[in-house]
Amino acid sequence: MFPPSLTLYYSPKACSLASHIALQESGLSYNAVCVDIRKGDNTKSDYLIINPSGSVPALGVGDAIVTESQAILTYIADLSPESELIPCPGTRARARAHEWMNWISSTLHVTYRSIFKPQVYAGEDPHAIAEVRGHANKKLGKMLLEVESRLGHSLYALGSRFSVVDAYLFVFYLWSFDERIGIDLPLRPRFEALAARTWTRTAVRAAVARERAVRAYELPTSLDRVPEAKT
Ligand SMILES: N[C@@H](CCC(=O)N[C@@H](CS)C(=O)NCC(=O)O)C(=O)O
Repeated sequence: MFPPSLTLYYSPKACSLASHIALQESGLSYNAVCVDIRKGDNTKSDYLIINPSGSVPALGVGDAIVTESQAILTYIADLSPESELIPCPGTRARARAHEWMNWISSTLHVTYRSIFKPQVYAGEDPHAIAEVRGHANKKLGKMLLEVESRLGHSLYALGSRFSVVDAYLFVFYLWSFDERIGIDLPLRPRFEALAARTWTRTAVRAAVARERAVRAYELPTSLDRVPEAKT
């Protein structure tokens, strides 16, 4: 069946928000099922059958399951080529999209996780937990400066057009306001501008609104400050 029936398993304001935004942007029809990680829904046996790693997002595709944000984002974008959510295969821009997504997943996300859930890396030893969290806090400042430098002066991560990379980055912009972060983060004007531009999109607001109807989460006021594009 094309397009296949799609079910997104997500948790509010988790990295699954990127996939939620991508589905909404794609115009494809889909079901969204909340698996609230704060309530431990992801550790229940019925979810572990869907994704044995116990994490969100997972995407039900007919009777198959796709996991991992990068794979899901790419797949959604490819299912809806008319939405132009990722550059065409074989282009340098496509390679750049994967470069971004892989860096986000393997480096930026991992740094946030080390702050929010240091036990994943440190075990239960309080000293090790403090070490992991302290190191990650310092590292996060550097990572956000790296986002600034990677973004350059373009409107979106891949240039002048919105893509799944921006949906993915949007999540980590929201997370940069999390109260568990123990240091003052550097100014991040390019990241802020990208997030504010992303927030002007109807599909982005619709995905966020659906999640906030399940569990209301705060949004930074900076999202409403869209800078004028430089000519
Ligand atoms: N590499 C995975 C990571 C997924 C992941 O870590 N998801 C988090 C939410 S952002 C999760 O489900 N955590 C489960 C937990 O905290 O117990 C991806 O990129 O999709």
